[in-house]
Amino acid sequence: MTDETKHGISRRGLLGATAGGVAIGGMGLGGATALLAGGGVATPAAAQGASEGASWELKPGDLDEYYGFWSSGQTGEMRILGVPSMRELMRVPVFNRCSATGWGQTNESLKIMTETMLPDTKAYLEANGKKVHDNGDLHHVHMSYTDGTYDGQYLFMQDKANTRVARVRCDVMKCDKILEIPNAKAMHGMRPQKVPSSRYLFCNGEDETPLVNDGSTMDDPSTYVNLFTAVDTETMTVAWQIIVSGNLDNTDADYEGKYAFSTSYNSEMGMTQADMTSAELDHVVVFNLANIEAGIAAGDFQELNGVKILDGRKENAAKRYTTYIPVPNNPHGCNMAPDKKHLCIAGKLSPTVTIIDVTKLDAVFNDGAAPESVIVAQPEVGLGPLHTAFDGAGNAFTSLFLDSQVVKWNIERAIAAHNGEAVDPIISKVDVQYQPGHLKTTMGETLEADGKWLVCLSKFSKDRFLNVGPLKPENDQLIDISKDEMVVVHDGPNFAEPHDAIGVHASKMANIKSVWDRQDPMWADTRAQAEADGIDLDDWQDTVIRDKDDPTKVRVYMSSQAPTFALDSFEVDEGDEVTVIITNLDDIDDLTHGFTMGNHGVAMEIGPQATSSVTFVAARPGVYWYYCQWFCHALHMEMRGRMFVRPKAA
Ligand code: RUQ
Ligand code: CUA
Ligand code: CA
Repeated sequence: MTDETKHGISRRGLLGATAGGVAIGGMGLGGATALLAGGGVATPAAAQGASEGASWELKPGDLDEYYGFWSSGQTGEMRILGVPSMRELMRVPVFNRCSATGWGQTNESLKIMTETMLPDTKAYLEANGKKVHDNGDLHHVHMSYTDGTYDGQYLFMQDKANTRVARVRCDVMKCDKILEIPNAKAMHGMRPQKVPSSRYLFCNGEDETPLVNDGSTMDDPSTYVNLFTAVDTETMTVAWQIIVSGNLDNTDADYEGKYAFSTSYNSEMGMTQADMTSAELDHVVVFNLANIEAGIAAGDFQELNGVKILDGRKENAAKRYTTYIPVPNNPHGCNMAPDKKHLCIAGKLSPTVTIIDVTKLDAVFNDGAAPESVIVAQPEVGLGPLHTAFDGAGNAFTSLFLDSQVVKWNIERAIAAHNGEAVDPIISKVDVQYQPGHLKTTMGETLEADGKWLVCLSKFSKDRFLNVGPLKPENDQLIDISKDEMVVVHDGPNFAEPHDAIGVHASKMANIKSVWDRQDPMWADTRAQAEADGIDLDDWQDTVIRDKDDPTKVRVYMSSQAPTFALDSFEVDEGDEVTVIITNLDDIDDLTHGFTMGNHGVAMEIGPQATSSVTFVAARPGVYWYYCQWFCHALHMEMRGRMFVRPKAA
């Protein structure tokens, strides 16, 4: 490969000033990394043709065909959008804290946020006067699978910032588990197993650190490792970890239940950006699940922080836990096609997508075939390929970060061209605005990929919207992919920074509830406390109880029913630790109440038939009004009461 073809010359590369700099400059590496960081912007909006695609518009009251589950990057929440309307339907707080719902403040959410916290994290937070991390960096959302398609049970997501993964229950769309992962650092790529079901959640640690990270060394990278983690999705505990060579970026699983795959851009184990981009080839790691499980059964692991860790580095190849497939420098996206056969690795600094035939992997593990023998094509698709999506009809769609385009290409044609046939795998390209990262097709990560819509999550939106200051929205663009020519039909401004999304047909979401079950496990601890206090939450009593053993603790049991709280007022003593426990007795669809204690920084949501509780110290004598902050009734404003804090006896 010449440098020219390796770094690619496309139409846009030649015409666009910034992209051209890379291509014509030839030695694209430095330029490409600069562009990845700085974000040159390509085609002006005016160059975009008039939209003639399928209608995305819904009349008032019409429902979308798909649920879109969106990540939110550094905002740390999950979002639900309707597709194709791109209307935002809901925000689900996960790693962030939420003023409206009290996530990160209610006792129920604090338990979820802290129950798996590692001892050293707890100590760090305590030293900083905190209970939980305030931030998260949620790049990827994926749903649980059964037999290769979405089953509507759970959504999973990761937090790169604080090395956590979380689970959201689809029946109530609330997070029910957050797991802090030991040993590894910076959870980035994450995917559930697809077949036969999502028993494992695969998680990539992106950042290298010493395995025993106790401050004894910084400058000896030979002590540095990266870990691939398999989480048991039922218990949300770590099943096993495996040490790899290089680092880990994105991951995916096959449709046979045999393998998982991860891209590595730092096979160099470099500690600086120059080091990380120095090699011509990095690699894809393939994890052989059966061999790893056999290794655990045979006791071939060390245990660290309660986790079984295997060694899957290159030098341990004889164990056949892993194999390393060489691919061009600094690969990024890792996407398994719904043809069950082809894994597409986006080149990022190389203008290619590497196509791996996963049915050839058995020969690598069992018969000593060369790892590179699984590569069946390497089509040049454009500059800065980051991620690939599929339509279920043999076509792939790859985002081109530097070209600011989506390219549609055909997998079989790419393989034919690789084998010397005179065919062009590229079908068409469409300009997007601008700098796309992930892109997702409806049902595209399942065996039911339907090729209707593609959402392209563009990182920049310069000139596409009214100026809102130096911080601009991102731009999630909706593209009609039903024909060979793709058409951008809708711009969707979005707040920082939706990395990824999935499009799930609404028929998969049949078990979403409208009203909570009074016995929901979410508030099991609160129920147990009530029982210990002699309160039956099913036969509601409104009362104030002082703890028998610790008289400074007061629990206020209160029900709410539009438009009143059962207690007009309650009294506590200055310095009391007050826990307010509210059950919403309304059982009507959409009748949510709230509880806000004025001037105490306390607020929470209480959905129909739900119980929520919040604890604070009543430190200042006086009268404080509490009120319902969720509009619930014509007399919603009047839905309030008083807390009287009696001064301490002098
Ligand atoms: S990564 S823009 Cu965090 Cu999903 Cu590719
Ligand atoms: Cu209850 Cu507003
Ligand atoms: Ca590299």
